[in-house]
Amino acid sequence: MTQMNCMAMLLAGGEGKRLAPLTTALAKPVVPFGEQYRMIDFPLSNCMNSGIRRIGVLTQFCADTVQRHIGGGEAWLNAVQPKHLGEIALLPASEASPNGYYAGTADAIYRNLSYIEQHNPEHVLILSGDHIYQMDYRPMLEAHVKSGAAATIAVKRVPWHEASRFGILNTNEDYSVVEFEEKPSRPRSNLASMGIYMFRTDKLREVLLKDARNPASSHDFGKDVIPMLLQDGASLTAYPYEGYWRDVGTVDSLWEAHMELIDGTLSLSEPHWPLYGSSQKRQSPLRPALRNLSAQRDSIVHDNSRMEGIAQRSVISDGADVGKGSLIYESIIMPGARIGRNVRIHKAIIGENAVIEDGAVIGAPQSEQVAVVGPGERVASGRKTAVSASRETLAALLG
Ligand code: ADQ
Ligand code: ADP
Repeated sequence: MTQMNCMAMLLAGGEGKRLAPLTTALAKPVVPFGEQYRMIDFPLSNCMNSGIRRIGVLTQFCADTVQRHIGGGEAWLNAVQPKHLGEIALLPASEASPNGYYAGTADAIYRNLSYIEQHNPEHVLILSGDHIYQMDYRPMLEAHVKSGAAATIAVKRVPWHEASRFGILNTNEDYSVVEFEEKPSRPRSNLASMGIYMFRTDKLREVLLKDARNPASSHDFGKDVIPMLLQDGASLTAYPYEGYWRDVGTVDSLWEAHMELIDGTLSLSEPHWPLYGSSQKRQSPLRPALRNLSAQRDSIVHDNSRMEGIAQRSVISDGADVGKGSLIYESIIMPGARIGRNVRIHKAIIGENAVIEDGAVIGAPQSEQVAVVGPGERVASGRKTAVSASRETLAALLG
């Protein structure tokens, strides 16, 4: 099987401005997802389940937060048989790049070509750290090998109104790519690049060396490398993916993916495709778990949470604590957040370890916007916030 000839490089260094204030002090790939996972658990688990056991994780912003979550990678490498096989290596920009940062996603891989060459794989799979999906990479590798393409791009149809958030392409009937445009303001198709690329290693090396010599390049795969390959006449193939996939790089998409978890469009407990997270357990709430099951309508409530309020269409995560008389509606309470008594929360994301004091009101029932409280932030008793707030605007709102 060809899979052993493939290693993965996981891009986990993005700043994640569009997820602020959740990413003010946290790398985007380690933002919590579901009741007990973090975004990066998805591509890491996909690799393990696909038999890809060698992964370089490229970090930049808040690299220490990724490091803390991944450690030596034991949680993933030991979750599948045979145990301890392979390697999950952290490749921080501070060590791999002379000036301490990666100019863009292509530069990040370019600076680590020697790491790839040490392992000498025939193919390199390039992944993002902020996608929620459960994908078997093996059929993609097979299609890539069969087509003989220099690179294969995983693609998916997206709603037209979201198309300008993505790299958009057009293909022939045989899936060969004929057109690619990164985040076009007027998209000519709704076939989106998933930002997942399978490269022949020799081609990857060649194109990255060429890109590195180009002073006009921003050294990004979507903006520079893919268009350059097309222009040079390299064979590029699209691999259509039919399963659930979402880029959760914005507050709205993160909230929507959680609603899809509640609707059952997305399931995190597929027996054939286990999801592995860090084995570190959060501290249990001080008082024993107490949950009023009849008060949890269409909600996902972690076993290790204390839930005395009412939750509807919400996710209550590991170590969260919700006091009596509180109502949580269409919201995500991230790990360790403490919600007091008689709090109202509508259409909101409450960051890790945030503290919402008794009687506070967050979000509004008819709001178009998702309200966000950053990790560790405190919303005082009786205060109201109804907007998608950055740390600054939230501070201003709260006086
Ligand atoms: P974007 O979503 O804008 O578009 P980008 O910001 O380039 O993706 O980030 C991709 C991944 O690389 C993310 O996981 C991010 O955290 C990481 N990353 C960004 N800068 C980095 C750096 N300097 N060092 C290390 N990692 C870094 C891309 C493609 C589009 C495609 C979408 C699909 O460019 O064509 O449609 O992904 O989501
Ligand atoms: P990341 O990809 O790590 O999330 P950013 O959120 O900072 O990084 O932005 C990635 C790219 O998307 C940048 O080029 C930025 O200018 C652009 N961008 C930022 N905010 C938006 C937005 N609301 N809609 C579309 N593009 C955006």
